[in-house]
Amino acid sequence: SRTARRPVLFDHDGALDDLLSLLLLTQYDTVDLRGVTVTPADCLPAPALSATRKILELTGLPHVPTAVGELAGRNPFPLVWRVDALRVDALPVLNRREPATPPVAPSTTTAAGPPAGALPAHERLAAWLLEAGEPVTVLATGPLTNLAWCLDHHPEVEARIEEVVFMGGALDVPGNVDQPGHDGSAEWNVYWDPEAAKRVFDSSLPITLFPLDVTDRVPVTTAFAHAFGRHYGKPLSDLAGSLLALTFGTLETTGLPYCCWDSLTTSYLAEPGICDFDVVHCDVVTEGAGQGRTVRDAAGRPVRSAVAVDPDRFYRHCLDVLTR
Ligand code: AGV
Ligand code: CA
Repeated sequence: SRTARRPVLFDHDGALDDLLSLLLLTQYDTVDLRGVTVTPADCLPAPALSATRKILELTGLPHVPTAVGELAGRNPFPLVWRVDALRVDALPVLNRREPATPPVAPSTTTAAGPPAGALPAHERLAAWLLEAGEPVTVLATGPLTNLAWCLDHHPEVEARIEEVVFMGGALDVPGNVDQPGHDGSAEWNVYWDPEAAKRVFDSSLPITLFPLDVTDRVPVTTAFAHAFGRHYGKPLSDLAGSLLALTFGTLETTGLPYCCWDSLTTSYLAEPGICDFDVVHCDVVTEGAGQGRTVRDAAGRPVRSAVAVDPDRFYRHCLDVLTR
């Protein structure tokens, strides 16, 4: 309903699951999407921004402002994952119309990056927060680099944020980082920029956390992906089914399944009852072989963490929202 809409700023990092999350967000009548920023973490930023714009246009939200980031974390994502946004940007369902501006621009401008004079994501995010008339929810499905920068450079943004909803961390389960010199205890969004996560955790912002403990329980299953085929011909279900199809091969190449990490996190803004929550005290490890690990620590800050999930309710929610 119109009265219940909560203002949301969405900071994502352009992976398949981030773009599925954007698609969900555009359909929530509980959400007033005020802006979208793209962190150049698990993506190539130019095609991720382009796909973001096309999804907003497809869903009738071309007025939602976007910005692409330029701050980089310490531990780069594998390039084989980062190229996914190139594939999404080329999907037929996102290219039904001629682009308003040519994809390869004349020599005076660059083909990719933002227009000259556009603010980078961290500065845009700060400006949106400072301009907001009411407290805003920040949904972060990538590393917390932009938000940490805002806290460092504009401490007054802290009072403008109602809640940070963050996909990241691993509390009582193994991490998903498989890199030389790392012990495997970290989740990638925290590992990419551990200092940024630490900065946000050290603030007094209310954090609602979706760690691997719950997202491990919502893998992209064959049944879930194929279910969108039954609605073939509708743009939103085609896009959702295509994004899910592109996740396949992850188990075979990494030994870990592709999960609905970000989309589960996003679903909280429409159906908070899909997960159960507990207050967990924790801290972020920033150095050494466990860097990026989120650890339980009685002296650490309290986080409202998802601890249980109803997977069937989540899958049904996505199908309901995206096949209408
Ligand atoms: O750690 C999960 C985060 C989520 O925000 N990302 C993917 C989601 O967008 C990193 C990631 C972990 N494993 C991956 C990832 C994989 N196999 N492919 C792509 N990204
Ligand atoms: Ca992500």
